[in-house]
Amino acid sequence: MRFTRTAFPCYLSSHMRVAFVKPPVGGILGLEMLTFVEPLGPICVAACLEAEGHTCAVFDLRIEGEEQGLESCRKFAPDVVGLQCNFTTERNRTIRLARRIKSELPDVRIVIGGHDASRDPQWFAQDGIDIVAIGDGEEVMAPLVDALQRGSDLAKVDGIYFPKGNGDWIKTLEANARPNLDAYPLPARHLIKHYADHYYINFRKPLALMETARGCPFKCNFCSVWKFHESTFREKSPERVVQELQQIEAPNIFITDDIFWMNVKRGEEMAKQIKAAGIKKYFTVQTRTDIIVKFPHLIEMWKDCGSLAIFLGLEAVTDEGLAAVNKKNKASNNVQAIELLKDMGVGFTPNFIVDPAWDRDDFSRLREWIDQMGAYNSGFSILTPLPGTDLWDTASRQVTTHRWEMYDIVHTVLPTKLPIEEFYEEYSGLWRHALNVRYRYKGKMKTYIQLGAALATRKVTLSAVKKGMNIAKVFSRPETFLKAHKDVNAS
Ligand code: B12
Ligand code: SF4
Repeated sequence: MRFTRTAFPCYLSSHMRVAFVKPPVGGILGLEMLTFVEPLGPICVAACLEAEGHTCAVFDLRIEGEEQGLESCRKFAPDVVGLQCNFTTERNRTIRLARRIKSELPDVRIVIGGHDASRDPQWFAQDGIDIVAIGDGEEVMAPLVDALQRGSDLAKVDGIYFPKGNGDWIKTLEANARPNLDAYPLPARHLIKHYADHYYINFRKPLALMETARGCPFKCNFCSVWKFHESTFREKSPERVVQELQQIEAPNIFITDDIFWMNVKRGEEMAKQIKAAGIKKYFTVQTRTDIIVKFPHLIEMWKDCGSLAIFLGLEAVTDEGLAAVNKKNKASNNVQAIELLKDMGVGFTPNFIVDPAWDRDDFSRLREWIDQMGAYNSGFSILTPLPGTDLWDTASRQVTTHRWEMYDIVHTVLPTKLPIEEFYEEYSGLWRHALNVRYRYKGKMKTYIQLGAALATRKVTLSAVKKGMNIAKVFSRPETFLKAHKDVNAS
């Protein structure tokens, strides 16, 4: 492969220049433009490199565009370029960008990290990629950059996958998963300050992304979070969380923890300390319904920290459906949690998993449930075997395509029980149904008035509202999803 050099040209300078480049927008439906978030992973890693004296920069090509962003990157003259691949859907565009950077800056070492890259490093053993970083980037990147700078043996750096001299790729020992997250420096937010106004969630902007804990003790079969973190759950202290919040100017915060309030005592303490610090934000969190049912006081406490909206992975409306994905939860908790949130006046977005093996009755059961519960904000994911999940291990031989852009959870990559046209008719019908239930519960007029008011107070932008309204309509049509299958068949 390309490891002909033992050291860097800039080897004699005392520190390295590391650029983190976020690939431009891609994907079939441009879903990332619905919620458009900061590159939190890269700025966490950059903070550790800066602490070691290296110079870092972040180039978000989703904002700058590819030409402008790469021009800025070239001017920065990096020794190492780090790319993040969290989503399977991002694979091809990340590889394409890596190759372009490599051809324009042949002396640069290209390191790829992130969730998807860590779960399936072998796939990334490709032209254009020099090293895959596996796991927590904070642990891997500083020793790696140090080894690159010294020209020392990469086989001694933990947590990487790279080609040895003979071109065979090898995996080194696993990197440490540090239990104490407080030990890491604060995310290097100064590196993305100039982009801060661009990030948003649904209609709210600007938005900051923040992490208070990592991992999950559950083992859902479609999810790779617990695999990535090897079933560990690690958390930052409430003091550290307040410190990070004080660093953030944005009024809206999306908390990346997969199960917020997993530790109830810490959930309470965080709320107390945030309130005591006089911080008020619009928090969006993700959690489980069993936690809400058992500890509803947490919702009240967090409402006091500003405003609160909750993403809920309900997944299924029956116990059998929940057991099929190993959710370890009960359908009755899903009902109770929604009732509680409605009573408490907290916004929530339930998400359901649609199994390609569903028949018409399964779809109509879910529609009825949404109707009865008034769960008009619901979203619908199609059960997808993502690389690095248990489901991948059991179902990867049945997948109908390896066109990774289709692994966006709104296209089926497994054979459907219903003819595919009927499947998507039902699937898009769910989105249409949720929209109709919204109008029934809130009234079309009220929905428009609320949006108008949000526009007037500049809480949202017109383009975000248009995008949101448009996506609801687009998802209501089966052709939206069928198109990608037709394109695959045609090619
Ligand atoms: C925030 C988030 C979102 C947001 C923002 C998405 C976006 N556009 O970026 C929203 C809610 C919109 C979202 C949507 C989706 N998401 Co999401 N999301 C997450 C979540 C919860 C947190 C990511 C995060 O920022 N974590 C915090 C930072 C600190 O961690 P990190 O980025 O992983 O970075 C660390 C390491 O990975 C590494 N690292 C990262 N980058 C780099 C770079 C280098 C060079 C190095 C060395 C290291 C490194 O070091 C970092 C520090 O330790 C993860 C779950 C998770 N816990 O990771 C799922 C996750 C990434 N999402 C997932 C999925 C499937 C989706 C959807 C496709 C599903 C859906 N229909 O809703 C959509 C599509 C989004 C899209 N294409 O844009 C899957 C991805 C699995 C996969 N193989 O594709 C995950 C892992 C969740 C899961 N249950 O499996 N998501
Ligand atoms: S889906 Fe949620 S509860 Fe299940 S393993 Fe993933 S993060 Fe944990």
